[in-house]
Amino acid sequence: MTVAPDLDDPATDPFAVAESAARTLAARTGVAHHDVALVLGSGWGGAADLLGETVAELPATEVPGFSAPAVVGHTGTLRSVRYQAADGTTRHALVLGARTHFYEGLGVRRVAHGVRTAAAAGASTLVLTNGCGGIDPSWGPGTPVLISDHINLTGASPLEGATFVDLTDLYSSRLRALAREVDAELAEGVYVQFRGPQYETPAEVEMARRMGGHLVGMSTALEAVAARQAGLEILGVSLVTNHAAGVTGERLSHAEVLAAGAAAGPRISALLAQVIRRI
Ligand code: 8IG
Repeated sequence: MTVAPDLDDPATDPFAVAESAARTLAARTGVAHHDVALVLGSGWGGAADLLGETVAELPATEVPGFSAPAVVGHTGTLRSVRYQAADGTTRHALVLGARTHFYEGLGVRRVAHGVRTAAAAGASTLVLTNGCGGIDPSWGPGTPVLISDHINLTGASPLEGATFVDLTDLYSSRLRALAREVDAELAEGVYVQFRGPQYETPAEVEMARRMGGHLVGMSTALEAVAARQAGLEILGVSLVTNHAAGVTGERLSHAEVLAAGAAAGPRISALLAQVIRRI
């Protein structure tokens, strides 16, 4: 029996663990090559079902390098979904339902592992979704927003050593244009990743706004950096589940965030499935 490499050991190459995870996925799903990978955040869970047929689903804990989810409402599985693209070809999506957030304190390797596994599994495109707070007061709960760029306020990076990665057009303008072909009304905004897990103070939201931010969240930016390093083309879509702190004066609650995600879920999932078929 081979022992899975330990992602937390600094001597371990994280890309070797991703290769190991991809081999496990290929063996367990019977799908040797995935075309696209999806990370489904709060509110986006239904997109995979609308996209196509689940070929196989396995608990993330059975795949090297993945850990159990920390948050209720986040599912910890990896799924292979077969779907028909708009051009008539059959394709396979790898659905990563096991995002590790930076605030869990498990280290940036865990945060980046899903993305690296997607690349090792053959994906050339990565769709990153999330639930987030909206700074623009006109974006109410339930508004989907294309991510045009990000500001990383975590103070962390998934890259190790002197790895100078270019982040120009990180959130592919080609894929954003494609999404707007499906829904011309889609807004775009700059996503600001905070460490969390607390939500921002109103002063921090005001800071994010003055910096040029439109959305505040606790994921995505670090994953996008890892994805660029891995050579993936990225589509980022946020669901505004709440006004960011201080925008309306209302308090934020995790229950309301989940409720807004559930209410908007079917609509945004259908939108996303349509976009993915055209990639
Ligand atoms: I859902 O208002 C969700 N995630 N940082 N701020 C941050 N993360 C979030 C928020 C929010 N809403």
